[in-house]
Amino acid sequence: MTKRVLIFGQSGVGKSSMINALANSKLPVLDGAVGTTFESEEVSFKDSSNQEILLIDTVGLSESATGTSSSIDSFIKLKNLLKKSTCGFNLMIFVTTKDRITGNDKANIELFKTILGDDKVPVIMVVNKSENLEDCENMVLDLESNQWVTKNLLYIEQVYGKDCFACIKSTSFPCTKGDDLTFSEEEKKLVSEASRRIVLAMINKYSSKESVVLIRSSQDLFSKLVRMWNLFLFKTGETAFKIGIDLQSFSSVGKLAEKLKVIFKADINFLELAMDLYGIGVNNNEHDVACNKK
Ligand SMILES: Nc1nc2c(ncn2[C@@H]2O[C@H](COP(=O)(O)OP(=O)(O)O)[C@@H](O)[C@H]2O)c(=O)[nH]1
Ligand SMILES: [Mg+2]
Repeated sequence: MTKRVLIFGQSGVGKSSMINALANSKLPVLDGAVGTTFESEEVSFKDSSNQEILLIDTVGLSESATGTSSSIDSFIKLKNLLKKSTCGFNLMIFVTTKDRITGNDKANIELFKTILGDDKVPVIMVVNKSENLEDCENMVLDLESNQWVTKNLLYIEQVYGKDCFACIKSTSFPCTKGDDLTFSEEEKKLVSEASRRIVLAMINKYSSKESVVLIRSSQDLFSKLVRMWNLFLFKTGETAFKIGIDLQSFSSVGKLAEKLKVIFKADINFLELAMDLYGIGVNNNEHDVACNKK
């Protein structure tokens, strides 16, 4: 069985660089410009024990809220992400860097962990770009002994909460361009290879055996959509937050669709979206959404 691993975190933290190092792929790496149009990517590879691993790169809400995508775009992107979740995930990896551990990502983490993952998919954290510029000779040793995380664990736990992540490790995936490092190519290769081993070991150790399929019933689907929608409105700010609270009292997908039409003054067929999301059929009785697909 393929292990499905969802990777999330802000733009520019090194998600694509990490995926490229793990899977030997060639996803484009950002050159400083944040907020470029993002297409969700999937890359699969086999580890040394012939286990197939699928890495799913994602866009976070905070990115599209501050970047170039519109609110609707970011919702559509989330929709596409949820669509993939019909197969479930075995693990989620939150990628960040030392200077971004500020709590700004809390809504994002909540979205992935609680709403998409139903608190059932293990979540681990990777603190990338943790190379030690003063002492690059000992970099590999630093990473292998997880030095930075050990030193800063209390702070990390203060920011995200004690039990937020099943495991936290620091890594470094320097590239040949755009990483501002004075390391030699040889040093870059060594730290990148050590980081690859670290992340692979985390994936092996913390992935759930079975991929967790997140949608079990029509009610499940509906409450997930409403919760996602509320968080989305909250993240994008706007006066729509109030409308988001209203939505909690909706009892059917049809009524939600009506409300969304008013909000966007656009003809988004939410019911169709919901069906498309999970490959489900919707009965005439609008309270009943029948799941055809497990
Ligand atoms: N110094 C350093 N730079 C990195 C590291 N990982 C990625 N980068 C650089 O950070 C930039 C953004 O990386 P990218 O993989 O595109 O991030 P993404 O937006 O999260 O996918 C690129 O210029 C990378 O070369 C790292 O561990 N250390
Ligand atoms: Mg990327």
